[in-house]
Amino acid sequence: MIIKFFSFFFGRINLIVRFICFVCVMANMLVFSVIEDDESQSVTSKKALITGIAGQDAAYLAKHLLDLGYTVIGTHRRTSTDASYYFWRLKELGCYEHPRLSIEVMDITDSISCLNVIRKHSNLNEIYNLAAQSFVKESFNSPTATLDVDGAGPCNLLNAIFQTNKAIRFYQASTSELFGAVKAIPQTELTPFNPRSPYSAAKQYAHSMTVNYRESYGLFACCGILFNHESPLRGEEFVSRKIAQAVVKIKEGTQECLELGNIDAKRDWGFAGDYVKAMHLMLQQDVADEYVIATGTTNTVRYFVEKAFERVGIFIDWEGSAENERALNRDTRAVVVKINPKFYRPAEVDLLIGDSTKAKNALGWEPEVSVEQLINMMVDAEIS
Ligand code: NAP
Ligand code: F7E
Repeated sequence: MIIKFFSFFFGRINLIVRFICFVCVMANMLVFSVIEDDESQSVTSKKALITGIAGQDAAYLAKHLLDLGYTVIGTHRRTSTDASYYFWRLKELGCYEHPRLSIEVMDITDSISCLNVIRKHSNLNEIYNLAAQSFVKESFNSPTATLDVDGAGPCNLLNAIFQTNKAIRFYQASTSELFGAVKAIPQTELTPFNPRSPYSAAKQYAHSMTVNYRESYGLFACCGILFNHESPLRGEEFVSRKIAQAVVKIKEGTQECLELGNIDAKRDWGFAGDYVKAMHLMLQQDVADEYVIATGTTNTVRYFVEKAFERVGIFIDWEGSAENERALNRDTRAVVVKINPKFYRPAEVDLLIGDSTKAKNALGWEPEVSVEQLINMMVDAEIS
């Protein structure tokens, strides 16, 4: 009996081993095909459109998406500026001539332009609306033009998605400026908005319309409430870049003095390269939502100035007050910073500090660059 069992068992062991191997190979193939499918769906085969492609954030986002394998369509309003200069940021990041990046004209204030371009690319997966008149001070001079671009523009895009392909996911560039004269410290997704400029009033309309298209028509439409984010690619009119450029020129002896407005305003400054990753993550979730994106630290413009000068080896002493305040080079006693009221705004946002706990928990997003690292990066980039 025992001999019979062993001879039966060993006679078939070869078959059993073969069967187990076959099952393992099949399981392996199945697992890998699922992973491949998932990757090609979530990364490599995706197509995104980014508005405002000549801007700071668009350049970093385009680079990020191209690195992930996306095909990217960048759109811009018509310009008479030479393309070789106009797209300097994309060039700086090495993506201007990327084979998966194409560039088209689309003015977001023109609903026909939006509809035509989005219809042409109706197989898009994602649209990131980064186009804007983004300079808060200018919005006081041109409030209705700002409203056209920052308020009606996003609405044109949402409508074009609704008309062509409701499956396209939409990102709207909302802003910490919505919190304005802040009603809570720090600011979260639940903090009430209290805009203090035509820029933020227009952005509030766009924010509400984005939520509205989601709730009314089921669009996957998200708003990122991003706090100030800067980089060496920042426009020269913004205070961070203005300071970085000036301290280097003062050090090199090609500029005497830096003129600023309200140096006691407090901002939560982060690095644009970190923030665009959050935009992408928002559109990869199961449910569309709003997220605050911030570092959680706040500093004055005054602090930014001091640290920027320190980076080039200049230490400064402040003296005087209000419009008569100035900063002197501690060694030479030369005046290196002056207040010029022309840089004041009709209404100021005094303090911003964001709490991005929701983004950390839901998106796994956290900033990687501190404000001090950011200042050093921006100053170093100005040194020729
Ligand atoms: P940016 O550098 O000023 O870029 C904005 C781009 O929008 C510019 O290239 C501009 O074109 C384009 N644009 C203006 N009007 C347009 C129109 N009618 N049609 C098409 N494009 C138009 O701004 P950013 O710093 O990258 O910011 C990106 C977005 O995030 C903006 O919506 C901004 O309001 C928002 N945001 C920025 C921050 C921040 O700290 N950076 C924080 C919160 C929210 P031109 O180059 O021709 O002027
Ligand atoms: O000003 C003060 C100024 O122009 C920062 C945009 O990206 O972030 C940005 O808006 C602070 C303000 O950025 C000067 O009064 C003093 O308090 O660099 P800014 P912003 O207004 O905070 C938000 C989140 C956005 O959404 C906007 O699109 O600095 N300040 N002296 C000065 N500002 C400037 N520009 N120039 C000065 O000489």
